[in-house]
Amino acid sequence: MTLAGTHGLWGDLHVPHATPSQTDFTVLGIPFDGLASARTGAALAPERIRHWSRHVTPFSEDRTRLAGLTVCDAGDIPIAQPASDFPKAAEAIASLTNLPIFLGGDHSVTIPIFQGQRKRFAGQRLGVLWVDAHPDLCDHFDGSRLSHACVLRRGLEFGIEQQDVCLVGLRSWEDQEIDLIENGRMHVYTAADAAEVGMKSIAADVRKILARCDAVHVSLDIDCLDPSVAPGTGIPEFGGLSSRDVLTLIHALQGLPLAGLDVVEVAPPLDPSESTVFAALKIIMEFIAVVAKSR
Ligand SMILES: [Mn+2]
Repeated sequence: MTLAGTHGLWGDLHVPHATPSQTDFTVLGIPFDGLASARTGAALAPERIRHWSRHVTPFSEDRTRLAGLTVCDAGDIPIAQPASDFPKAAEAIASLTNLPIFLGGDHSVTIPIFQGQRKRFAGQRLGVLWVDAHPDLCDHFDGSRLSHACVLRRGLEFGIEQQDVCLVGLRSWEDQEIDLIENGRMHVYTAADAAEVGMKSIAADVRKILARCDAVHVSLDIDCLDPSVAPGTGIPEFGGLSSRDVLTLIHALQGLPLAGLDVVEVAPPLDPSESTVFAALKIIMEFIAVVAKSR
């Protein structure tokens, strides 16, 4: 089997030797899975997603032409000691001048992403679309406040306002999360809601809520998807979103002030078919198209 791609990186959008300030998007991998609570493997995702990004074409599914858009794949941010390396990563992220696309890693890598994005858009209203099976709102987990189960809680502490957060796809809870979910001001849409009322209606709500913000970051945990389509993740949760649900949600973001995307918890060793890697790649390319159409 030939593994060489039919295109350059990112469906030919990557511009070799460009710097982030010269391109529309910066791709950054964060190959770290040291704070996953169950199964690891997500550290290998950036390499696999990049590898297959040479295979995708520069078109979205509605035939939006992506040629002309530019990507700087700036490589990986290494994390060895999260306590000291997360703040350094946050500083680097805060200084980005174009739209970043991050490849996790377990979901803990979104902690420095939230911190960096909050700083980048200081004084502005930063909205978050959180697409995940889990709210990751624990204060601490497995003895750590940086666990992948604590990410959104840390984001709120960085100054993301609850009313500017939409959570979609939820279906699993820790006791320490219930109060914020039931009595907080975040907008919660479970996977069961999506099955019941349909993603089109949820996506329209989400769009309306996030349209009040100055910048919108999307954090997508691949376990939002049903394990039947994306089994390669640390904690597969039965009863998830369909692939079409996720695309409907992404497409509904058109026109919003999109400011970044992270796709996390893709664990290639747990899915020999690599369908989970391809799911992540599709989501990223459709997001790029939505940004293109929003301009
Ligand atoms: Mn998560």
